Amino acid sequence: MGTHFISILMGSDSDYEIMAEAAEVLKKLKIPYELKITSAHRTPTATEQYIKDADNRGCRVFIAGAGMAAHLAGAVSAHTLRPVLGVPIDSGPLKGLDALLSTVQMPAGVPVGTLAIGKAGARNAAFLAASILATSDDNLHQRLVAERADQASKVMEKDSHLGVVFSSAK
Ligand code: RP5
Repeated sequence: MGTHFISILMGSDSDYEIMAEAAEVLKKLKIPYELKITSAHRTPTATEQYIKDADNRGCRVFIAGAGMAAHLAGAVSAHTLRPVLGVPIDSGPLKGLDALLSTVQMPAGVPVGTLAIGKAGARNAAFLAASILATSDDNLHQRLVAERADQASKVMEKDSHLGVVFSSAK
């Protein structure tokens, strides 16, 4: 992949625990990434500068996690034509529903691919970013094939240890 990488952004250090899940997935898939705290509201100019710089340096997909009135992913998409994946975070009294709606309801022409609220969304943002890169990287595609097989074998392994036989007898 040369100097290509994925950028994982978060609006606050309080989002780190969730967004670290995306980093873990990318690390496992051997995809280079950067982690950055930048805020659509508190550091709007720095956010714009970082996006343009990262784009120029080889960022191929942006992942942006934020909570409350979560405008980070949308603000990123306003400054790049690279795919932008948004992760709504449960960091307020509305339990992430505010962030979900703020992230998903983008006006036509400035897209954000929005994932689930929280850790599953962060992990899936990383898997989806990997799938996007894998459209032009056969080695990465094979690593994703292996990852899916690993997931399946873990489920079957747990099932084999369940030790419960369900009977249809009444
Ligand atoms: C959002 O506000 C951040 O993404 C975070 O989820 C939320 C709360 O931020 P802090 O007040 O914890 O910095 O912008």
